[in-house]
Amino acid sequence: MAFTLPDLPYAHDALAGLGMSKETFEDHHDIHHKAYVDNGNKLIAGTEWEGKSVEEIVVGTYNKTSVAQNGIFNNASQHWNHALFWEVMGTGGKVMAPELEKALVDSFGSVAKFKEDFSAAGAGQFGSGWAWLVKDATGALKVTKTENGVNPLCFGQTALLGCDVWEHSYYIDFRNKRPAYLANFLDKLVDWDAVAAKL
Ligand code: MN3
Repeated sequence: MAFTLPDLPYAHDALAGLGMSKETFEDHHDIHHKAYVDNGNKLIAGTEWEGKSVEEIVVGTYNKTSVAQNGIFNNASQHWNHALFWEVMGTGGKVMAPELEKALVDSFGSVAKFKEDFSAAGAGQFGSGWAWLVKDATGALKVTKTENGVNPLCFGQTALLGCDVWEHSYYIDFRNKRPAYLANFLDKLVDWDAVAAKL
């Protein structure tokens, strides 16, 4: 099925006071994400992937040597990644539900240690990519990082939280300070109710 650019679940200026400006959303959602949707639709037209879901396309085209399949993967995966990224931020959900807090404490020792690991993954991703909180096939929670557009579906994991660490995600609001952007993301931007709903 054709990809569709999802509307943001809040106004473009809703999170400006929390550290992500209207200008960033206009650039990142309206231009970057839209480009992945438009390019993905052009690339899948007339191929075996045309009638498939975005998840089927991501898994089916991951790590293939064909240049055409790589192009489809990059755009489909980034479409999926960005849709999740918009969803896990918001003005609400600033207090973690007990169920999520317990799951984080069980897996990382404390919420603070989870945040430390997540920030380190994002800051340590060389070049463009993503930091993730995932649930693996055994139900364990893990922090991971991926390069470029690779996402947790490629490894059979459920993504609970993802943070875009491509420069376009933070340069307008934080310039080159990726660690400050990551700390702000965790402390102010995440809607923990949206994360808990994915547990
Ligand atoms: Mn991006």
